[in-house]
Amino acid sequence: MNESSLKKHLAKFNLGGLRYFDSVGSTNDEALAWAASGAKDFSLVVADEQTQGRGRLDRKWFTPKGSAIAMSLILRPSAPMRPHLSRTVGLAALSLADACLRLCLSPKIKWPNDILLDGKKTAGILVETVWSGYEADSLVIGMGINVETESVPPSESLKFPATSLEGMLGSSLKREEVISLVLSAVIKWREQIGSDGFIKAWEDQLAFRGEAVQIQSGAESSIYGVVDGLESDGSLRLRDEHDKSVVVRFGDVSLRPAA
Ligand code: BT5
Repeated sequence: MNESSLKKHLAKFNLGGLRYFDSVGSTNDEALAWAASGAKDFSLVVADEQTQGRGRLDRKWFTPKGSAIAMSLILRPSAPMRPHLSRTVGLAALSLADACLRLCLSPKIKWPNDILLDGKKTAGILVETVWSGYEADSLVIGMGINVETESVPPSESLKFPATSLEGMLGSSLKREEVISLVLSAVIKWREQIGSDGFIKAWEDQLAFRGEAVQIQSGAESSIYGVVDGLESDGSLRLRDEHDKSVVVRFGDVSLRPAA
């Protein structure tokens, strides 16, 4: 991937702007700064390598040169989207899942922000907001996608197993084409973000649905339950051992299959 091949592949989109880096600290940091200085809606930052890629709570995200996708999309929320901003991580997850489906892979969404293939993490999402007072001025949707097998971090460094698109497909892919599939899906799902069908589609692709899981949140003790579905704001609903509904809100939570 290089800037000119990326531009060629993305020419069909009405991008607000495109910034490409051979190497950058974090595409989210670039996008946040660009958004704060007036980037237009649907502007995109892409890097071939990240040296300071971030996950949630400043955990590290591994993006080695020449093998992965690190991209951050800037959205300026329209009036119809504003009441549904808590669904933005779902917008990213459904779009990544759609791109996998188009490649004939079978993705699952590990709530809240991971895409799994065969139970292994293949992509991660980091949504951040630029505020203007109490209003969200713009959203930055960061997506890290493991494309080639070289993009997968060494297993001893991970708490959850990981894989890559090519590792699952057994054939090679052009990263520009994967980015194009993701952007097409964002355009489609963004229009539907306020609909019941959006939540239903998100719910239908949840990993561990009907299975027992534990949710860890920082130092707090784990919550156990069976994955039931999603609330209308995108929060996760579990059923506990008394068949009572337990709602887990967004935050720094990690979901694991129950031991
Ligand atoms: C995430 O965080 O999964 C969000 C990752 C978002 C990365 C994108 S890349 C473009 C944009 N720019 C950025 O700087 N970030 C975004 P979290 O759920 O906190 O998971 C982080 C954990 O995933 C790490 O602690 C590792 O254990 C694991 N990990 C790191 N790199 C990985 C990789 N390439 N594949 C699979 N797992 C990885």
